[in-house]
Amino acid sequence: MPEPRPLKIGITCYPSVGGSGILASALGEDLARRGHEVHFIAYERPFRMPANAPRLHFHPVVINDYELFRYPDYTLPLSVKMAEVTRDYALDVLHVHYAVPHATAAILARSMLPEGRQPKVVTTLHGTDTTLLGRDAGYGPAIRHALNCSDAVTAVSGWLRDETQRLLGIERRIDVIHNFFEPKVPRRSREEVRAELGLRDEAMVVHLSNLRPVKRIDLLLDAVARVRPRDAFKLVILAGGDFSPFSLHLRRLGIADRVLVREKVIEVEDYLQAADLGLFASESESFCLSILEGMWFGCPSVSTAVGGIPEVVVSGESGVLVPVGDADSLARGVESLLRDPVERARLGQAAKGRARELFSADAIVPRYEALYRRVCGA
Ligand code: GMT
Repeated sequence: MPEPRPLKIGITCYPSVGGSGILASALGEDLARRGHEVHFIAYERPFRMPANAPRLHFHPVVINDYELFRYPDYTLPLSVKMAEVTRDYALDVLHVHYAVPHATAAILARSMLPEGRQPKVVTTLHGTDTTLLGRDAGYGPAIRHALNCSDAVTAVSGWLRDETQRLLGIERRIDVIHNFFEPKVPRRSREEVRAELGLRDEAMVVHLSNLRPVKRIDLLLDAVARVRPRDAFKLVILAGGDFSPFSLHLRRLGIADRVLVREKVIEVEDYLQAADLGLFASESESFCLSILEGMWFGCPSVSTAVGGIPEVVVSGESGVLVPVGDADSLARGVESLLRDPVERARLGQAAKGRARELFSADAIVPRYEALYRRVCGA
């Protein structure tokens, strides 16, 4: 059988800090490495998109803020740019990450092009695009329409697929393709990172997220305040958002000396290889890419058992899961693993094995390639 021809794929995502943008960037990078031509279309260059990689291109969407508009519009200029790039580069597929407004823009872009030049539209759901916005009367019908009009829809966990079907009342096929992560080689040694953080003998507990309300940073800090002995660890927060709203809570809990915050970190690998334990208190999570990022470095997490997280972590085997909203259980989970480095190492090794087996680029990217070929009729 001859090798199938490489595909031309347009990818749209939120380019700033966030799991869906990270996943989309990693997917584009890996597809280009596999010989496909990849065109990112977004208002900004995705922050983890490598510069000067072969077959990887970026097309900015320019937004005009007309005086008449009370709110600037992104959907229309995005759809026009999607149509333009599809036409100029003969794209086979527009793959949008996060339905709002990307899926709607892609459907519109497709309809702007003549038959025979229309791309296939693949929509990947990441979480709040259906679990939150899907419930919103001002968005729900538009999301349902865009999903029904997509040539394929994927969800990053089985839980998210089921939630989407339930919330939006749609019956169409949704393929589950879990997230993946391919760690870069850290730039600094574990010792250098620990020295930068001023860590001595303490364990390093890490949390990384965009700090939005679903991440329950308040609960996370409550849990940290209950961990004993208090000087056995420090919590390092790699913040993809503004931490200042939590500073008062931190001080009130009397744990300001136990918590270090680093904002807008691109080289998360440096910190993850130095971490002993992850901590997550989310009240909703379709997958939690951050847990997976830690798993790759043998860093097990204590986390709430919510949404798609039990598909990523098997509690007691590759991490510890506790009931949602329970600061005490989170604290007890952290304490037990701080006290028992052997158990921590066992969970960490199992986590790393699970990440390699189930959530690597080699395990996941061919599934997207097969999906593209399926919708393209190849
Ligand atoms: O839906 C969101 O809240 C945003 C999104 C993001 O861009 O970070 O997060 C979602 O997508 C990630 C990547 O697939 C998942 O790891 C997160 O679990 C998911 N967040 C939620 O479901 C709250």
